[in-house]
Amino acid sequence: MNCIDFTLKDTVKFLKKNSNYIILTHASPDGDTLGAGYALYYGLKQLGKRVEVICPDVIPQKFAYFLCDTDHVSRENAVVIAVDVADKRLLGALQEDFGDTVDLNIDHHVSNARYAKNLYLDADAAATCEIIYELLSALKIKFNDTIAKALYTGLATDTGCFKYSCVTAKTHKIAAALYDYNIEADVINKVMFDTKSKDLLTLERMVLDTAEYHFNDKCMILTITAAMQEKTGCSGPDLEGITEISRSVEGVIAGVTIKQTGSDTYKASLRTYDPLNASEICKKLGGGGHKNAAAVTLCGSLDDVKVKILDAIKQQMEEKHAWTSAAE
Ligand SMILES: [Mn+2]
Repeated sequence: MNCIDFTLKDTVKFLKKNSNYIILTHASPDGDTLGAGYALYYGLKQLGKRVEVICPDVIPQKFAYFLCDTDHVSRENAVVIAVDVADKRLLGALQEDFGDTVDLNIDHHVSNARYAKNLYLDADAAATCEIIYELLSALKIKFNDTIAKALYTGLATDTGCFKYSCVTAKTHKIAAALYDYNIEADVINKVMFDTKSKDLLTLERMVLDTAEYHFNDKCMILTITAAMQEKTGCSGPDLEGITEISRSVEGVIAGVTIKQTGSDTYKASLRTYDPLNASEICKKLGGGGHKNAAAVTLCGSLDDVKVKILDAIKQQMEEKHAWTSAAE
């Protein structure tokens, strides 16, 4: 499909022009896709539109403070917007119904697959919520506590609480502007970053036992099997924090977390540091994401999957002269 690039101005015009909108988030919803979807919902409601937000999966309870019941919009005459959805496959259960009919995609992933009719992409934005903030400002929407909380949640969660390399002065300026409202950032950050269930702690212990190191200890692999998920009752978004563990391990520049998602399917989440590029590595295998954080779904046995991802990492380490040891 021929995907047309939208500017901020085009996007504002598009959002003013239509009356009925369906906003889609990605599967395994995170703070950014939900924050962006609901902030856009509240903004469009102020413009008098009919708007429905649809999430392919159950939304975790921890996001309840900015959610609400949305309109029911009939699919026939609705304009479909996907937020923070880089690839139609990430629509999960909604892909069949909406994968080829997204009218506007608002996103910040450099790997965006350009599947929508129109695309407003800002790959320099740390979060889709940054883009939504600018859109709502351009639309002269009146911000309130709920909109500010939704946007702050997206900014904080997509940046690891403002720690990642994607953070810019603009990210902080937007966060500062959101502090004009009663966002209770300390409460949001405690829930998003510093709270885990006892079951999750048990799962983390099991996962740490699977740690393997490769390429002179520059690459770390952690594995979350289906059995571990079953035993602890932890799944989906509960497991996001585990993909960050490798970041804290000295010397690791490629951290892989392999999560079993089916009998022979695995999702590999990759976190990289300079000079490696996670997005390029995952793209080679059919996935994508950001420079320092990307993911890919692979089929086969766990060993097959490990070999595939390790080969791709090794290749890039060699290209970028990141691995000089002859040990492996
Ligand atoms: Mn995002």
